Amino acid sequence: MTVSNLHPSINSNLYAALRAAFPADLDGVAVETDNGLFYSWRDLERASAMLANLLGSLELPTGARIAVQVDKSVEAMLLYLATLRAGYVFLPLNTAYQRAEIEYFIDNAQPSVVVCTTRNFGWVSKLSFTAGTGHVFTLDDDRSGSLLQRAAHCSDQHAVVHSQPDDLGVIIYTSGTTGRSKGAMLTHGNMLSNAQVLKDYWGWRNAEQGGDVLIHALPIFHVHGLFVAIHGALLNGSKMLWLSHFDPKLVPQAMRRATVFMGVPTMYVRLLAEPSLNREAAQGMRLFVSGSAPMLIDTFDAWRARTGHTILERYGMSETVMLTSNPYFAVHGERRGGTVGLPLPGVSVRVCDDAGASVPVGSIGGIEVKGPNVFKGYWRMPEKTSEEFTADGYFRTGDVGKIDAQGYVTIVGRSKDLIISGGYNVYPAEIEACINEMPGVAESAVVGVPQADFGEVGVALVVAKPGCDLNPLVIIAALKSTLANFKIPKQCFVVDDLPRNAMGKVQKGLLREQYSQTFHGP
Ligand code: MCA
Ligand code: AMP
Repeated sequence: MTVSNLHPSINSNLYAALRAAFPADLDGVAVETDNGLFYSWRDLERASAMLANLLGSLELPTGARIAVQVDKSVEAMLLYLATLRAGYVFLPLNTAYQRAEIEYFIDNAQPSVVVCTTRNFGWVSKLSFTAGTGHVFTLDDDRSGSLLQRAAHCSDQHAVVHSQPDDLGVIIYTSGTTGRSKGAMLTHGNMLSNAQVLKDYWGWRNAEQGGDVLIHALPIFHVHGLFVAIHGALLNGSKMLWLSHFDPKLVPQAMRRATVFMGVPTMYVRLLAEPSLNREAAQGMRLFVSGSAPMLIDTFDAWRARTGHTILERYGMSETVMLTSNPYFAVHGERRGGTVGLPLPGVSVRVCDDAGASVPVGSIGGIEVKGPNVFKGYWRMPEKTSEEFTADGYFRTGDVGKIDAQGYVTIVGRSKDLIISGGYNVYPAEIEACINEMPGVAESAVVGVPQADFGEVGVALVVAKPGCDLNPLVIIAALKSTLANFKIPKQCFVVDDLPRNAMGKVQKGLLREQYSQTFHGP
C-alpha cells in the first residue's frame, strides 16, 4: 500500500512524530523499569541520538537492515528509535529463535548490522559474517555490550533523517503456510498512521487531561509490544512502567500507578489466577486492551466480574498493524466480547467468498482489508505479495470471519493453517517439515487444540516408517534442539496413519476434533 506524500517538505520519519509528542519538560520520567531505573524524556532523545550517530558512522547503504535479537531492555527500544531516526530498517527477532531460524533470517534479510546478546555472540557473529554482514554488536539487558560502548563515543545531538511516508522502517518476519518465513515490509507511513488513529480511538490522555501511564509487559520483537504499546505511549508523551517480562504478581502492583495495560489473552488468564488482582488494584486503570489471539468470552466475563473493567479487544496483523477495535468511547458503541470490534477509522474491512464477491451481512467468508496501515509487501517476494492482494488492492488476511449489521467483526477461524499459542504464531508446516526429516518418520501432522493457559497449543501426530519404532519424547527433544520453544508441540502421539480425504489431503479438521480433549480431560 503506497501512501503519497502531499507535502514532501514535511518529515514523515516516525521518530520525528514521536519526538514531537514528548512533553515540554524533558526531565520528567518517560520509563521506569522493574529493576529501579528511571529514564527521562531527555535520556530517550539523547541516547537514541548517540545510537543513531553510531549507525550513521558505519557508512551503511541506503535501506540497510539492522537485525536485532536481544533480551527486552529500554536500550533495545532505544536502538529501535535510533534505527528509525537514522533512516535504516529495523528487523526485530524473537529471542526464542534458535540457530537454524536465525540463519534463515540473516541469509534472507542480508542485514548490514546484527545486534545480539553476548551469550550468543559466538555463533551469531559467525553466521552473520558468513552471510556478508559488516558489523555485529552485542547488547545485554544490563546496559552492557559493545553497542553501548561504541555509542558512548558518539554525539548526543542528531538531526532526524528526512523520510517519506512510503520509506521502509521495519521488517517483521511472519511465518508462512509453506513453512518459510516472509518479511513484512512496514513503512513509516504505515506505522504512524495507525498510531495516530489509535491515539484518538483509544482516548489516550495527555498530561493536561490527567496523563496516561502504560504497563509495558509484552515482548518487544512483535507488533503488539513494539508498535501498539510503545508507539501508543510515546505518541502521547505517556510514561511507561517497564516490566522485563510478564509476571502476573507484578502487574496488579503496577496497576496502582498506571492507567493502561495491553496483553495477550494468556496474560489475562494468568492474571485472573492471581489473588492480588481485584477491583481495588484496578480502580485507577482506564483501559485494558487484548489482542494477538482470540479471547474466550469466559475470560472477558471473568475480568469484568473481578475488576469492574470491560476489556477492549482489537485485531491486527504484522502485515497491517491494527485493523479493528472494540470502541473505547461509548458514543462509538459498546465493547462486545467475542468480537474484535469495528474497522478502525481509515481502514476498510470486507468479507468475501472464494470467488472474491462480498458476502451478505452476517455471512462468513475471508476477511480482506485496505488502508494506509497495510504493508508495502513481502521482502524480496513480489509474486507472493501480489498473490495476497486482490485486483482492487485489498490484502487477504487469511482470517475467516463475519461482519454484523452494526459493523462488528467476529473472527470465526482461519483459512491459513496456523496455530496461535499464547499470542505467538506457529505454522504447522514448519514443525511437520522438521519431524518428517527425522529418521524412521513416514509422515506427520501438527494441529492446534484448545488449552486453558495458551488458548491453543500444538499436538503432533507422527506415523512411523514400516519396521521403525518411534518414541514421542525423542521427537519432542529433537524439535527442542532446532526450533523456538513456543513452537514445540505440547504433546506428540505416534499413530498408525493420518485420515485423508478423497484428494489425499490430511483431514486436519478431523484430527483437531479427535484430539480436542487432550488438555481438557474427558
Ligand atoms: C512460552 N512457551 C510457550 C509460549 N510461551 N508455548 C506455547 N506458546 C507460547 N506463547 C513455552 C515455554 O518455552 C515453556 O516451555 C513453557 O511453554 C512454559 O513457559 P512459561 O514460562 O509459562 O512461559 P512464559 O515465558 O511465561 O511466556 C508466556 C507468555 C509469552 C508471557 C504468555 O508467551 C508471551 O509473552 N506471549 C506474548 C506474545 C506476543 O507478544 N504476541 C504478539 C505478536 P519449556 O518448559 O519446554 O521451556 S504480534 C501479533 O500477533 C499481532 C500483530 C497482534 O494482533 O498483536
Ligand atoms: P501475526 O502474524 O503475528 O501478525 O498474527 C496475526 C494474526 O493474529 C491474525 O491474522 C489473526 O489470525 C490473529 N489475531 C490477532 N488479533 C486477534 C484477535 N483479537 N482475535 C483473534 N485473532 C487475532
